Amino acid sequence: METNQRIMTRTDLNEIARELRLDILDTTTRAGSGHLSSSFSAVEILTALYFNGILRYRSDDPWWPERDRFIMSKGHAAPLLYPVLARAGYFDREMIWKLREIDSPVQGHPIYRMMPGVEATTGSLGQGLSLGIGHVLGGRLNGLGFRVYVLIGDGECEAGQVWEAAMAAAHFKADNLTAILDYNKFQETGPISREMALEPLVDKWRAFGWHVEEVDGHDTQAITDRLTALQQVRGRPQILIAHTVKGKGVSFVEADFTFHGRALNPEQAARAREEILCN
Ligand SMILES: Cc1ncc(C[n+]2csc(CCOP(=O)(O)OP(=O)(O)O)c2C)c(N)n1
Ligand SMILES: [Mg+2]
Repeated sequence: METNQRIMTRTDLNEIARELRLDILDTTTRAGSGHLSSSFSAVEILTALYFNGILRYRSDDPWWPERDRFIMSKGHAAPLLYPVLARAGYFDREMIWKLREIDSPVQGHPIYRMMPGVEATTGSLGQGLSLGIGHVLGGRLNGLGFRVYVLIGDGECEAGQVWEAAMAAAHFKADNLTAILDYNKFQETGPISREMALEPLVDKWRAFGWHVEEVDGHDTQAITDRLTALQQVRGRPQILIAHTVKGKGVSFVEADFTFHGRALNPEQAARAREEILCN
């Protein structure tokens, strides 16, 4: 059976990213809440993973044992994950409009097994990397060669569990584990540098025994190239530090961190749509 891996042109990838931003905008505006800016931040990262040949998956067989795992540890970016999974073929696109409805499976944070393709219940920050290690060790016991990708936030790195997991992953020589850090320099209440400084971040991950690379987190092709290269690293986990812009694609959201977790009103949404279409 074929996997869903696809390799696209740069134009195709940019078009996918644009459509994902529109989906994020429209579903959060409709819901009247949701983490729009956090979702915009990681659009190109998920585009590279799902649509440019990085993740091996079969959306018609979501629990295929050998599939690569993707865990969105910054689970509040669910308004990005659902349109990605729909586009990847896991479920009907109509589902994305149920975002944040009472009793809907399309919750504001992803719930494991509630929607096909969702590999972990996340939203309580700090846990995804540990879950990823669990998958790595489970795969090892079962003799399966899948890779595990975990998307974490920079604010999330203020959680101590992230560093316990960092230590454990190196200890277990989890070389099929790749973390991607959405380094947009902001968390919920302000700049990372003010709330809980992370720098020197590359040195910290290296000191924990990880192979570290950096990339422009809005260049899908560059992300793809880096992730492909990381698949060759042996003996240690890897982290791709993706420099991103929170709210990427809509200037007035980029300029104002208080948009965290806030949907746009109809007038703002119309302006945002214009910008996304013109980019
Ligand atoms: C354990 C925990 N503490 C606090 C929160 C509330 N919270 C939700 S998102 C967020 C900020 C996360 O910042 P970051 O990881 O940088 O993600 P970004 O939105 O910038 O992508 C916080 C504090 C949470 N979800 N979980
Ligand atoms: Mg952040």
